[in-house]
Amino acid sequence: MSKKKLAGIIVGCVTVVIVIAVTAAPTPTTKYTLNISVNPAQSGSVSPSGGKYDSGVQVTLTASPASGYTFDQWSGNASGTSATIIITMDFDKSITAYFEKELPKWVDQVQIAWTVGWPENWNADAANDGLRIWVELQDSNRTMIEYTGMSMPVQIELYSTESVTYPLEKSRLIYSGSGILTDWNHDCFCTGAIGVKDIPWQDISSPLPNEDQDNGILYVTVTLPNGKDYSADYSPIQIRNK
Ligand SMILES: [Ca+2]
Repeated sequence: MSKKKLAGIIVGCVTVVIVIAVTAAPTPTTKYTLNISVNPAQSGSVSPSGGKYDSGVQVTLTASPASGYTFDQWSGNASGTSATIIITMDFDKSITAYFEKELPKWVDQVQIAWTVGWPENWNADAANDGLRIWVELQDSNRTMIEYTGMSMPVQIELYSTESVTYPLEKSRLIYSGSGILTDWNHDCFCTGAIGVKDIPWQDISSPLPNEDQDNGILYVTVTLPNGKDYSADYSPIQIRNK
C-alpha cells in the first residue's frame, strides 16, 4: 500500500469518527425560567416556588394559603381560580398567586348594630369625665355576636337635640370622631367593659343650643371586614355632666 493511499484511509476514518462524534453529541435543550411571586407578601406559598425547566415541560403549580387567608387567583402568565394548575414551560414565565384575607364566619350573621353611651368616671376623682360609648353587633335574633381579634372602624357622631320629645331630631353636630371595635367582650354593654370610645366632656362642642342642652343623639357606624356598614343610634344621651 502506498503512503498516499494509507493517508487517505486514515483521513477517511478520522472523518467518520468525527462525524459520528458530532452526530452523537446531545443537542443542548432550551431552558426557560419560571418566576413565582405571592401577593400580598406572606399570604401564602406556591409549590414549586420557581426554577429553570426544559422547554415543553409541564409543571403543576399548587397554591397554599397561609393561616387566615384563602387562595384567590393566578395572574401574569397563568390564570384561573383553581389552587392547582398545570402550565407548560414554552417561554420564560412570571406568575403571581393572589391570596385574600379570609372573612370571619360571623360576618354574614350581623344584622343589627346597637350602641349606647353613658357618663363615666375614668380617673381618680368623683366627677364623671365624659361619655363612654359601647357598640354591640347582633344577629337577626338579636343575639350578641361573639368575635375576637378584630379591628373594625367605628364612626361616632353626637348631635344636640332641640327637644327630648320623640321622635328626637338632631340639631347641631357637637362631636365627630372614630373608634375601633376589637373584641366582643370588651366592646359590648357588659358591666365593667371598657367600651369602644371615651369622649371627654371638653371634646363635645359648646355652647349647646337651648334649655335641653344636656341631651343629644348618638350615632355610630361600624364597618365590618366585608366592607358593610351598620348604623345604630341612641337617644336621648346625656352629653353634659350633671
Ligand atoms: Ca373623674
